[in-house]
Amino acid sequence: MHNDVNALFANLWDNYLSVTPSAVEVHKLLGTTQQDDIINDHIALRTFNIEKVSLEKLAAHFLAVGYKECGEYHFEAKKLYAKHFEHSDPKQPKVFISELLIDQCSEQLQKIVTDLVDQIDPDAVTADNFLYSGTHWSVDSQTYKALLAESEYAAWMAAWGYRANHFTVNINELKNFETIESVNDALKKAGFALNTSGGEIKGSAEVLLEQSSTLADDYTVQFSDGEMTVPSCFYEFALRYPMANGELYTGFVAASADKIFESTNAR
Ligand code: OOG
Ligand code: NI
Repeated sequence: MHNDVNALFANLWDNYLSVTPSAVEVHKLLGTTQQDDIINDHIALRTFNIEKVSLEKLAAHFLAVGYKECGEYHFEAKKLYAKHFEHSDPKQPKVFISELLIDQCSEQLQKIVTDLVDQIDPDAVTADNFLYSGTHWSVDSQTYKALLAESEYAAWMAAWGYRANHFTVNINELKNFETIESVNDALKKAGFALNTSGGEIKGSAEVLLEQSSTLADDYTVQFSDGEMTVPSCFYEFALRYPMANGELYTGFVAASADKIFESTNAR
Protein backbone atom coordinates (compact mmCIF):
# COMPACT_ATOMS: atom_id res chain seq x y z
CA MET A 1 0.00 0.00 0.00
CA HIS A 2 1.09 3.58 -0.60
CA ASN A 3 2.06 5.73 2.36
CA ASP A 4 1.98 8.94 0.31
CA VAL A 5 -1.50 10.26 -0.49
CA ASN A 6 -0.26 12.39 -3.40
CA ALA A 7 1.48 9.45 -5.08
CA LEU A 8 -1.70 7.38 -4.76
CA PHE A 9 -3.84 10.08 -6.39
CA ALA A 10 -1.30 10.82 -9.14
CA ASN A 11 -1.47 7.15 -10.14
CA LEU A 12 -5.27 7.01 -9.88
CA TRP A 13 -5.47 10.10 -12.10
CA ASP A 14 -3.10 8.79 -14.80
CA ASN A 15 -4.93 5.47 -14.90
CA TYR A 16 -8.32 7.24 -15.15
CA LEU A 17 -7.07 9.53 -17.94
CA SER A 18 -5.80 6.57 -19.94
CA VAL A 19 -9.43 5.49 -20.59
CA THR A 20 -11.18 8.87 -20.17
CA PRO A 21 -9.73 11.23 -22.78
CA SER A 22 -12.58 13.71 -22.24
CA ALA A 23 -11.25 14.51 -18.74
CA VAL A 24 -8.46 16.61 -20.29
CA GLU A 25 -11.07 18.57 -22.25
CA VAL A 26 -13.06 19.17 -19.05
CA HIS A 27 -9.99 20.67 -17.39
CA LYS A 28 -9.29 22.90 -20.39
CA LEU A 29 -12.88 24.12 -20.39
CA LEU A 30 -13.33 24.81 -16.67
CA GLY A 31 -9.78 25.71 -15.59
CA THR A 32 -8.46 29.25 -15.96
CA THR A 33 -5.10 28.00 -17.20
CA GLN A 34 -4.71 24.79 -19.14
CA GLN A 35 -4.61 22.03 -16.57
CA ASP A 36 -3.79 22.05 -12.95
CA ASP A 37 -6.06 24.57 -11.32
CA ILE A 38 -8.99 22.18 -10.90
CA ILE A 39 -9.53 20.96 -7.34
CA ASN A 40 -11.18 17.56 -7.17
CA ASP A 41 -14.00 17.19 -4.63
CA HIS A 42 -13.97 13.39 -4.64
CA ILE A 43 -13.35 10.22 -6.56
CA ALA A 44 -15.23 6.91 -6.53
CA LEU A 45 -14.32 3.24 -6.80
CA ARG A 46 -16.45 0.12 -7.11
CA THR A 47 -16.18 -3.51 -6.05
CA PHE A 48 -18.12 -6.61 -4.96
CA ASN A 49 -19.00 -7.67 -1.39
CA ILE A 50 -16.74 -10.72 -1.64
CA GLU A 51 -14.35 -10.88 1.33
CA LYS A 52 -11.21 -10.95 -0.85
CA VAL A 53 -12.01 -7.60 -2.54
CA SER A 54 -14.67 -6.03 -0.30
CA LEU A 55 -15.23 -2.31 0.21
CA GLU A 56 -13.11 -2.64 3.37
CA LYS A 57 -10.17 -4.05 1.36
CA LEU A 58 -10.24 -1.03 -0.94
CA ALA A 59 -10.74 1.31 2.02
CA ALA A 60 -7.59 -0.03 3.70
CA HIS A 61 -5.52 1.68 0.98
CA PHE A 62 -7.05 5.04 1.92
CA LEU A 63 -6.88 4.47 5.69
CA ALA A 64 -3.13 3.83 5.17
CA VAL A 65 -2.67 7.35 3.77
CA GLY A 66 -4.66 9.19 6.43
CA TYR A 67 -8.33 8.80 5.51
CA LYS A 68 -11.15 8.22 8.03
CA GLU A 69 -14.52 6.56 7.48
CA CYS A 70 -17.31 9.18 7.58
CA GLY A 71 -20.70 8.10 6.17
CA GLU A 72 -22.58 5.09 4.80
CA TYR A 73 -25.25 4.79 2.13
CA HIS A 74 -27.73 2.13 0.98
CA PHE A 75 -29.03 1.67 -2.56
CA GLU A 76 -31.72 -0.99 -2.36
CA ALA A 77 -32.85 -1.16 -5.99
CA LYS A 78 -29.28 -1.29 -7.33
CA LYS A 79 -28.22 -3.71 -4.53
CA LEU A 80 -25.30 -1.51 -3.53
CA TYR A 81 -23.77 -0.41 -0.26
CA ALA A 82 -21.29 2.47 0.04
CA LYS A 83 -19.16 4.43 2.48
CA HIS A 84 -17.34 7.71 2.14
CA PHE A 85 -13.96 8.67 3.54
CA GLU A 86 -12.31 12.01 4.28
CA HIS A 87 -8.69 13.01 4.81
CA SER A 88 -7.50 15.18 7.72
CA ASP A 89 -6.27 17.61 5.03
CA PRO A 90 -9.54 19.00 3.54
CA LYS A 91 -7.70 19.77 0.27
CA GLN A 92 -7.42 16.03 -0.43
CA PRO A 93 -10.35 14.59 -2.40
CA LYS A 94 -13.04 12.72 -0.51
CA VAL A 95 -13.43 9.07 -1.49
CA PHE A 96 -16.69 7.20 -2.21
CA ILE A 97 -16.44 3.39 -2.32
CA SER A 98 -19.36 1.11 -3.15
CA GLU A 99 -19.81 -2.65 -3.36
CA LEU A 100 -22.39 -4.79 -5.18
CA LEU A 101 -24.24 -7.08 -2.74
CA ILE A 102 -23.95 -10.18 -4.91
CA ASP A 103 -25.85 -12.43 -2.47
CA GLN A 104 -28.97 -10.43 -3.46
CA CYS A 105 -28.30 -11.07 -7.18
CA SER A 106 -29.12 -14.06 -9.43
CA GLU A 107 -27.26 -17.38 -9.18
CA GLN A 108 -25.88 -16.68 -12.66
CA LEU A 109 -24.44 -13.31 -11.65
CA GLN A 110 -22.99 -14.75 -8.45
CA LYS A 111 -21.27 -17.50 -10.41
CA ILE A 112 -19.81 -15.15 -13.02
CA VAL A 113 -18.57 -12.64 -10.44
CA THR A 114 -17.11 -15.35 -8.18
CA ASP A 115 -15.22 -16.75 -11.20
CA LEU A 116 -13.76 -13.30 -11.96
CA VAL A 117 -12.70 -12.62 -8.38
CA ASP A 118 -11.18 -16.13 -8.07
CA GLN A 119 -8.70 -15.11 -10.80
CA ILE A 120 -7.22 -12.31 -8.65
CA ASP A 121 -3.89 -13.08 -6.97
CA PRO A 122 -4.63 -12.48 -3.25
CA ASP A 123 -1.37 -10.51 -2.91
CA ALA A 124 -2.51 -8.11 -5.64
CA VAL A 125 -5.20 -6.72 -3.32
CA THR A 126 -2.70 -5.19 -0.89
CA ALA A 127 -0.12 -4.17 -3.53
CA ASP A 128 0.56 -0.43 -3.98
CA ASN A 129 -1.16 -0.40 -7.36
CA PHE A 130 -4.35 -2.33 -6.55
CA LEU A 131 -6.68 0.69 -6.74
CA TYR A 132 -5.48 1.43 -10.28
CA SER A 133 -4.79 -2.11 -11.46
CA GLY A 134 -7.88 -2.59 -13.66
CA THR A 135 -9.05 -6.14 -14.32
CA HIS A 136 -7.35 -9.29 -13.07
CA TRP A 137 -9.42 -11.69 -15.15
CA SER A 138 -10.26 -12.86 -18.60
CA VAL A 139 -13.88 -12.23 -19.60
CA ASP A 140 -15.70 -12.64 -22.92
CA SER A 141 -18.21 -10.24 -24.45
CA GLN A 142 -21.15 -12.65 -23.94
CA THR A 143 -20.45 -12.74 -20.21
CA TYR A 144 -20.25 -8.93 -20.18
CA LYS A 145 -23.66 -8.80 -21.88
CA ALA A 146 -25.14 -11.34 -19.47
CA LEU A 147 -24.04 -9.16 -16.54
CA LEU A 148 -25.32 -6.04 -18.30
CA ALA A 149 -28.82 -7.49 -18.51
CA GLU A 150 -28.96 -7.74 -14.71
CA SER A 151 -26.62 -5.03 -13.37
CA GLU A 152 -24.90 -2.21 -15.29
CA TYR A 153 -22.61 -1.94 -12.27
CA ALA A 154 -21.51 -5.58 -12.45
CA ALA A 155 -20.87 -5.28 -16.20
CA TRP A 156 -18.81 -2.13 -15.68
CA MET A 157 -16.72 -3.91 -13.05
CA ALA A 158 -16.14 -6.88 -15.37
CA ALA A 159 -14.89 -4.56 -18.12
CA TRP A 160 -12.88 -2.08 -16.00
CA GLY A 161 -12.11 -3.55 -12.59
CA TYR A 162 -10.16 -1.55 -10.02
CA ARG A 163 -9.74 2.12 -10.93
CA ALA A 164 -11.36 5.48 -10.16
CA ASN A 165 -14.61 5.54 -12.14
CA HIS A 166 -14.79 9.34 -11.86
CA PHE A 167 -13.07 12.42 -10.57
CA THR A 168 -15.24 15.37 -9.53
CA VAL A 169 -14.66 19.06 -10.15
CA ASN A 170 -15.12 21.10 -6.95
CA ILE A 171 -17.27 23.97 -8.31
CA ASN A 172 -16.82 25.99 -5.10
CA GLU A 173 -13.12 26.34 -5.99
CA LEU A 174 -13.60 27.32 -9.66
CA LYS A 175 -12.62 30.90 -10.49
CA ASN A 176 -14.79 31.37 -13.59
CA PHE A 177 -18.03 29.66 -12.52
CA GLU A 178 -20.40 30.29 -9.61
CA THR A 179 -23.35 27.96 -10.30
CA ILE A 180 -23.78 24.37 -11.42
CA GLU A 181 -26.13 25.62 -14.17
CA SER A 182 -23.31 27.69 -15.68
CA VAL A 183 -20.94 24.71 -15.53
CA ASN A 184 -23.52 22.48 -17.23
CA ASP A 185 -24.17 25.12 -19.92
CA ALA A 186 -20.45 25.40 -20.70
CA LEU A 187 -20.18 21.61 -20.91
CA LYS A 188 -23.17 21.27 -23.22
CA LYS A 189 -21.94 24.11 -25.44
CA ALA A 190 -18.63 22.27 -25.77
CA GLY A 191 -20.52 19.15 -26.90
CA PHE A 192 -20.48 17.02 -23.73
CA ALA A 193 -23.47 14.75 -23.10
CA LEU A 194 -24.67 15.02 -19.51
CA ASN A 195 -26.30 12.33 -17.38
CA THR A 196 -29.99 13.34 -17.33
CA SER A 197 -31.23 10.55 -15.05
CA GLY A 198 -33.24 12.30 -12.33
CA GLY A 199 -32.61 15.64 -14.11
CA GLU A 200 -29.34 17.27 -15.12
CA ILE A 201 -28.85 18.58 -11.58
CA LYS A 202 -29.11 16.08 -8.76
CA GLY A 203 -29.77 17.46 -5.26
CA SER A 204 -30.34 21.09 -4.22
CA ALA A 205 -29.24 23.80 -1.80
CA GLU A 206 -31.71 22.28 0.72
CA VAL A 207 -29.75 19.00 0.84
CA LEU A 208 -26.49 21.04 0.78
CA LEU A 209 -25.15 19.40 -2.38
CA GLU A 210 -25.79 19.85 -6.11
CA GLN A 211 -24.20 17.41 -8.56
CA SER A 212 -24.10 16.77 -12.29
CA SER A 213 -21.99 14.51 -14.46
CA THR A 214 -21.00 13.68 -18.01
CA LEU A 215 -21.91 10.35 -19.54
CA ALA A 216 -18.92 8.03 -19.53
CA ASP A 217 -16.62 8.07 -22.56
CA ASP A 218 -16.98 5.21 -25.02
CA TYR A 219 -13.83 3.13 -25.02
CA THR A 220 -12.78 -0.07 -26.75
CA VAL A 221 -12.14 -3.01 -24.44
CA GLN A 222 -10.27 -6.16 -25.39
CA PHE A 223 -12.54 -9.03 -24.30
CA SER A 224 -11.25 -12.60 -24.60
CA ASP A 225 -13.30 -13.10 -27.79
CA GLY A 226 -12.55 -9.74 -29.40
CA GLU A 227 -13.01 -6.00 -29.03
CA MET A 228 -16.14 -4.17 -27.98
CA THR A 229 -16.74 -0.49 -27.26
CA VAL A 230 -18.32 0.10 -23.85
CA PRO A 231 -18.72 3.03 -21.41
CA SER A 232 -15.52 3.73 -19.43
CA CYS A 233 -15.32 6.59 -16.90
CA PHE A 234 -16.93 10.02 -16.48
CA TYR A 235 -16.44 13.44 -14.86
CA GLU A 236 -18.68 14.78 -12.10
CA PHE A 237 -19.29 18.36 -10.89
CA ALA A 238 -20.21 19.18 -7.29
CA LEU A 239 -21.27 22.39 -5.57
CA ARG A 240 -21.45 22.25 -1.77
CA TYR A 241 -23.49 24.51 0.52
CA PRO A 242 -22.73 25.59 4.10
CA MET A 243 -24.34 23.89 7.09
CA ALA A 244 -25.81 25.86 10.03
CA ASN A 245 -22.30 26.16 11.52
CA GLY A 246 -21.02 27.86 8.36
CA GLU A 247 -18.86 24.93 7.22
CA LEU A 248 -19.49 23.32 3.84
CA TYR A 249 -21.35 20.00 3.92
CA THR A 250 -18.85 17.20 3.25
CA GLY A 251 -21.14 14.18 2.91
CA PHE A 252 -23.01 12.63 0.00
CA VAL A 253 -26.76 12.40 -0.78
CA ALA A 254 -28.00 8.86 -1.42
CA ALA A 255 -30.89 9.89 -3.73
CA SER A 256 -28.42 11.82 -5.93
CA ALA A 257 -25.71 9.17 -5.81
CA ASP A 258 -28.30 6.64 -7.00
CA LYS A 259 -28.54 8.62 -10.27
CA ILE A 260 -24.80 9.38 -10.57
CA PHE A 261 -24.13 5.61 -10.73
CA GLU A 262 -26.00 5.66 -14.07
CA SER A 263 -23.31 7.83 -15.68
CA THR A 264 -21.63 4.59 -16.80
CA ASN A 265 -24.80 3.23 -18.43
CA ALA A 266 -24.75 2.88 -22.23
CA ARG A 267 -25.75 6.08 -24.06
C1 OOG B 1 -20.52 6.37 -7.53
C2 OOG B 1 -21.83 7.13 -7.67
C3 OOG B 1 -22.10 8.09 -6.51
C4 OOG B 1 -21.72 10.56 -5.87
O1 OOG B 1 -20.96 11.54 -5.93
O2 OOG B 1 -22.82 10.59 -5.29
C5 OOG B 1 -21.25 9.30 -6.52
C6 OOG B 1 -20.21 5.50 -8.70
O3 OOG B 1 -20.67 5.75 -9.81
O4 OOG B 1 -19.47 4.52 -8.49
O5 OOG B 1 -20.20 9.36 -7.07
NI1 NI C 1 -19.35 11.17 -7.28
